[in-house]
This record gives sequence, structure tokens and C-alpha cells, in this order.
Amino acid sequence: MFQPLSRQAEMIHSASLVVLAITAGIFIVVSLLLVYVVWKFRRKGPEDDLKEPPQIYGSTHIELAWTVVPIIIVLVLILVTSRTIGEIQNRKMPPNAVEIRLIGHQWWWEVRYEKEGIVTANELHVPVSQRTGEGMRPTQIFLESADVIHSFWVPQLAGKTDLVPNKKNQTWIEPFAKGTFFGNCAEYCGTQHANMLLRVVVEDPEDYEKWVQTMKQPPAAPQTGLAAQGHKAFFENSCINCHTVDGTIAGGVYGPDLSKLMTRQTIGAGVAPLTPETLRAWVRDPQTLKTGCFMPDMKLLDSEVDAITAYLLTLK
Ligand code: HEC
Ligand SMILES: [Cu+2]
Repeated sequence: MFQPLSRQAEMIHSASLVVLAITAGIFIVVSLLLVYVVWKFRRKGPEDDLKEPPQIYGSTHIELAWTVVPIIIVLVLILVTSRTIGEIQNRKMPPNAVEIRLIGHQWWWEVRYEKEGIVTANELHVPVSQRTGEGMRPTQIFLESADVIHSFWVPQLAGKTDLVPNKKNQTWIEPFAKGTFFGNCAEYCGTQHANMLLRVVVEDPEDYEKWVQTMKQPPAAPQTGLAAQGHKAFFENSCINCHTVDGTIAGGVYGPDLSKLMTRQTIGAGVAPLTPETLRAWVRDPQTLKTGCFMPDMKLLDSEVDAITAYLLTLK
């Protein structure tokens, strides 16, 4: 959060510098007073043990000072932060804003571009925005939860906003730099909370449009070889109760949409990079990679694991 690369993160950054300056000032004053008092009233000899320090009761001056000064400080802090919160919440989105529905699940993120008809997981793609003019293109993110409270936080792009069951929250990002930015669920949500990573890939508008076009195409069903056997095995096992593959009868929504699985950088919400090896290990038994996650060990035969992995590798 100390290297903000998005409008909202910059606003939060400057507010936090003001708060930091005020609190650092308080820290220095209090520390200096403390050191001074400890030194000034140190024990100088045995005669000090019998002396009682002066007792002060009911001094209006002192009591006012230590009540009013902190109230003023807290008031300033409230004003600084609520102003930033207000500016962030009241930001009007332009009509060309990208819209994403982000749904928190134990322990992965469902990503839906409703207008474009794209569903993916654990990875957002958004266009880079310019600070002013035509090239300004923020992304609005609608936050929901399928189970418990999660929290969206991508420190370089946006502050935290909770995803609360039965409530629709929202936030927005407007990144000024290209690259991949990392976030994580920021509200403890169960066993695998720490493996609920989110990636935001910020790219040139043309690359973003290309990604959108790719994502819209349903994957082609493999016709020959191991992948074709895997295709069959995938539909014979209960994978399809939990997973969707566009253009097929697989329409489960309990787990991540697998239509474009191979476009993602990681598997299991960042638990491992997505490679043929980790994919095979996942299909073999997801519980070894991500203990406690809600995909059961499907107890497949080795031959089925190989075939299904070959099929999944074609989903791009
Ligand atoms: C009971 C529902 C259920 C069944 C049945 C199921 N899965 Fe899953 N699957 C999930 C859930 C939930 C996740 C997300 C786990 C996580 O990241 O915490 C998942 C994740 C995955 C992933 C990783 C996706 C990603 O982007 O990270 C793959 C690949 C996958 N499942 C393949 C399969 C295959 C192949 C089968 C059948 C052999 C199968 N699943 C059966 C629920 C299920
Ligand atoms: Cu969490």
C-alpha cells in the first residue's frame, strides 16, 4: 500500500500519510516527555525514598488539557479518513467502466463479467486506465459472498471491502500501471483462508479486448487421443455436478468454472502455479495440495487421472 498504482490506492495512501504524520508527532512528543520525566525525577539518594511527590487533585487546567487535546486530535483523524472514504464511495463510474461481479467462496473467488458473459476464477483482467481524458477506464467491482464473510484487498489497487452474505457491496479500481497485482482474502473465512489469493492482471486496452474475445469462445471438445478419453471420463464422473464447461452439459456452479481453466496462472486460488504437474496432482487428490478445500478426493484410477488431466489441458 506504500506503492499505490491506482487512483483509489493513491487516495488511501495520501490519507494514511497524514494519519501517520499526526500519530508519529504524538509518539515523538509522548516519548520525549516520558524520557524527560524518568530522568528528571530519578532517585538521587536514600533521602528520596521518604519524600512523597506532590499530590494534585481536581486541577481543571490539567484535566481540560488531557481531555480536549485528544478530542481535537481524534476529530481531525475522523475528518481526514471520512473525507477519503466518502470520496471513494461517491465516485461516479463512467458508462464505459468495466463491470465485474466478484463472489467470495470458501476458498476461491468467482469472477463474472455479466455483460460479456464471461465466468472465470481467482483472476481479474482489467484495462489500464489513463488519469484523464478518453483513456480513463475504471473497473467497478460488485462484491458478494456465497457463504461466509470474505474481504477484497489488493493493496496496490484498492482498500479493503468486505464480501458479506446477502448484501451487495461494491468498490472500484482504476490502475495506472500494467502488470499483475496480488490480493488476498483479508477476513478470516476458515481453514484455507490463507490460500484464497486473487490476481489482477492489468493490460493494454487492446490486450484486454483480446482476452475478452478469447474468453467468450467455448472450448472445443477434443476428438482424439488421451484428451478425448478424458473428456468422456470427465462427464462420467461427478465433476460436472460442481463444475461448468461452456458448450457442454457440465453446468455445476459449486466449484470454479473450468471452461477456460488453462488461461489462469494458478490453481486452487494461488495454492500452486498452474502446470500439467500440479493439475495432475490436483485431479489425483486436491486434499494434498489444499487440505480441507471443498473438492473431495475423487478416488480416480491412475489411467482416469491421466486422461482427465489431458482433457483439462485443452480447456483454453
Ligand atoms: C463436490 C464438488 C466438486 C466435485 C465433485 C469436483 N470438484 Fe473440482 N473443485 C471443487 C471446488 C469447491 C474447487 C475449488 C477449490 C478451492 O480452490 O478451494 C474445485 C477446483 C477444481 C479445479 C481447480 C480450478 C482452479 O481454477 O483453481 C480443477 C481443475 C477441478 N476442480 C477439477 C475437477 C475434476 C476433474 C473433477 C472430477 C474428477 C472435480 N473437479 C470434481 C468442487 C468439486
Ligand atoms: Cu478469507
